Amino acid sequence: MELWERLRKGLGATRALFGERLMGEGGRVRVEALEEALLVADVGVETAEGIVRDFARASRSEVADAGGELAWLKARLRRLLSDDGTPPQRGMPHVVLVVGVNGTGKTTTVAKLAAAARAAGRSVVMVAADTFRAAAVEQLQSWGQRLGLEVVAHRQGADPAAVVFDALNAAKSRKLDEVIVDTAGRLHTKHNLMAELEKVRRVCGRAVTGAPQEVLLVLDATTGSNGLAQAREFREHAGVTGVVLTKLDGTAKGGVVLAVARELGVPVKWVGVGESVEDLLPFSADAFVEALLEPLQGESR
Ligand SMILES: Nc1nc2c(ncn2[C@@H]2O[C@H](COP(=O)(O)OP(=O)(O)O)[C@@H](O)[C@H]2O)c(=O)[nH]1
Ligand SMILES: [Mg+2]
Repeated sequence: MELWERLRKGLGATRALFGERLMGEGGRVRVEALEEALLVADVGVETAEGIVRDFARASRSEVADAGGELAWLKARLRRLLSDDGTPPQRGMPHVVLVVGVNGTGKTTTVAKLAAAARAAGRSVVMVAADTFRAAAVEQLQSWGQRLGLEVVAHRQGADPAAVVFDALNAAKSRKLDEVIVDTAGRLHTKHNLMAELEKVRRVCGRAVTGAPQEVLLVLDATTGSNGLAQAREFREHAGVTGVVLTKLDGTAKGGVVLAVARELGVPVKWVGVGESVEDLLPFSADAFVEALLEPLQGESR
């Protein structure tokens, strides 16, 4: 039996939970039934409530019809599956620091993550904490304009920790869900860079208890396993909680996904497969392996 079929069959009972009972008038999802199904499917009380709350908000605003609701739900569940089972951390807003060397795709990834958060019904702000280069601030601001998303920025050369502190306090008072921070990838010395990242991290924790809840290291897949040495440096000093592997579209070195997980002991959480805003996929080990081995299956059939 094909893996896909086995998965479907194995999930039969769970799948049944999300059947007809969920559908109300005009094929719209019934919110109470959704909550019940999520609870019975054992996604956990806190997670279920979070989904239902976000769903209710999304279905009032940006999700216009039944098809949109379903797409929203699928996106939301897919996003959950990608975060490797670690329980969601407490603290509002959810703060994501994006770190890595220049050129790996940090700024692009910040924009992609922000767009994904909004698509999942979360309010989000981006923060330009790469103040080392004027171009970096402008690049994020232009993403903000294109996406219609807010960017917090100070002047070039400003203290990144001060930018982050301001942004977090503003986000807190406005009860925003998520803050995504772009950081510098290069300073005068590597020591300066690591010291700056540590300071930014401390400031996050002072503004929001438990923040940053996520520190994503951006690695360029086209550099293959050569990127792993820098990765170790960031892991030591920046408290990396996950990896975003970018530019998988431009390389045959996709197997580095497996190396990252094994060598760094940090999960791959997202993969970048292009330059546009929708080209960021939540990483799923299952789907990855399936995609990797698909040509092989084709030949043996
Ligand atoms: N093909 C491809 N290009 C990417 C991807 N992510 C980023 N880029 C490109 O990589 C270049 C550097 O990205 P940028 O976000 O400025 O990197 P930063 O210096 O780390 O902030 C830009 O031209 C991006 O469009 C990806 O997943 N695939
Ligand atoms: Mg950048």
